[in-house]
Amino acid sequence: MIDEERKKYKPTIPKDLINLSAVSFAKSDPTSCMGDQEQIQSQFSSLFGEPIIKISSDTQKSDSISMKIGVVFSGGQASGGHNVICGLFDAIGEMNPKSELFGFIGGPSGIVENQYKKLEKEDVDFVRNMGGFDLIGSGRTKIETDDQLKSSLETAKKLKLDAIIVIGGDDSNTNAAFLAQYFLDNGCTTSVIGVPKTIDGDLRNDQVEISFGFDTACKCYSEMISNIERDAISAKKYYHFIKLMGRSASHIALECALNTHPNFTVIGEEVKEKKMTLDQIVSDICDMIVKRSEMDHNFGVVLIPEGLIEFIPEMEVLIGELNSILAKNPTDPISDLSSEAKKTFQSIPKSIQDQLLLDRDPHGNVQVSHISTEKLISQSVKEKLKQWEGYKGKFSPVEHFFGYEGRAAFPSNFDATYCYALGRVAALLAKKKLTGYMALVKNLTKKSVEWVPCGVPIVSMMNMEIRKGKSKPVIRKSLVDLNSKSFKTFANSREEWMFEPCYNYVGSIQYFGPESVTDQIPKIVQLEG
Ligand code: FBP
Repeated sequence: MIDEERKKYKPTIPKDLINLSAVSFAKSDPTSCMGDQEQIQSQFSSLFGEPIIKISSDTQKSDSISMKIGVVFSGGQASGGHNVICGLFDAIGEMNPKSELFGFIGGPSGIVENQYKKLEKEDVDFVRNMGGFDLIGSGRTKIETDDQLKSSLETAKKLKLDAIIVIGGDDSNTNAAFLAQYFLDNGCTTSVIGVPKTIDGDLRNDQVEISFGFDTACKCYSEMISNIERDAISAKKYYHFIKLMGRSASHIALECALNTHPNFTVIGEEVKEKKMTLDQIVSDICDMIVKRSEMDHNFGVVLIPEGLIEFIPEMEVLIGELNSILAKNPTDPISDLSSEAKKTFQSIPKSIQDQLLLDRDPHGNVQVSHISTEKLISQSVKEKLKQWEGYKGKFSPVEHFFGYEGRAAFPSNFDATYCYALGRVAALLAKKKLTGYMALVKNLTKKSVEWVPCGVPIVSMMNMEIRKGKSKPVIRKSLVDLNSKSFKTFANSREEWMFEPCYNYVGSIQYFGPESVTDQIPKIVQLEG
């Protein structure tokens, strides 16, 4: 029932994207990249330096050509993905009803293996304003080997595609640029266009104000966190340790903290900057617990970002050593650790030791995202409190992991509207035969009618970084900036949130009701404008 009502939601289209047959494309000066210009330019000789394209409504009508477009989801689910497809489908249909949209099945492997489904109106209508990626599925295959690139080109030729739209995060958009360059090098006219997706919020820079999915995910987590806060302050007997998704950056933890005012939030980037050890983080939390206990508050809420473990210097060393040792499949990996890493290993709880040794990804590396950091912290806090001089308070920890719960919810109004607009921008960039571009919408702090559509060369967001031991061109990941307004707002309030009754109860995402409630944009976007 509720889903049927939600499907009826009509995103307000930015004014420059209403009439797609009357738009102009203004070019900026040539762009460069985020660093390592020489290497980036040599890898992307045809894409480097392309201008930013600003799209505006125009009085002059242009030809309405029919197009064949392929679309693919790449990586983890993020709410709003289906609306990108809806926006794209509607846009190419409005431009010419003979246009066709093909969805590649199961992620980028669908392009390599030519597995697709022609999307019809009823398919698309079924997922309007719905979460998940189930219309066509997603996957984490990277199109990088010669064979994969060649097969992708064959698929593009067989289907006579005008464009392939890659809906993905930083890695997927980097790969989209490689595919675009490969197509150009091999005389293939199919454009490749990216769309910025990831709940993690780490695909963010001067051009990308926020990736889609972040808003809905944070609103879901914030609802659950504030429910737990209310439970904690009612029962007054548990400390809740909540790990939040965000593989590399702590944007989700920061956004949720700004929303819900928990007693303690660990920000991985700050840990790294201050070179904090695990023991220091644990001591800081214990310090708060002891002081709260003196106020008779033996309860609280602590947020921990998923990627924390790699920001802790000694854990980073340990994981790095384990990755190279485990690759050789030794019978006793611990004996090969340096004395520093061995000491760290021995200091962590047995259950986490086992996770480090047994849980490995397909490349043989430690599955960092699967490590129960919330348990590592809560168990270490428990151990430390036992030895805390003079501490007589109670400590009952409860651990949680909020991750998948937030990735496939009905998109918030912001994500639903943003994604629908992104789909329309992607259609226009395809019509203009631009390749290696990311479809973007800016000015997001304004009402959606004022949002500014544009296309930005993916290469302009790149620099060289070491990945799996090799220097590679990649889109620079955005980490929490400790000088940003959002971090400073958090830092200025956290002392108060530790000890005063400050919990902020946000309730669930609101899809119906006054705009002031339904159309809230992410706090970090509001603050950084
Ligand atoms: P993307 O970067 O692909 O959007 O995925 C992000 C994420 O949700 C992380 O927060 C999390 O670590 C990871 O996906 C989990 O991946 P998987 O779905 O493979 O378990």
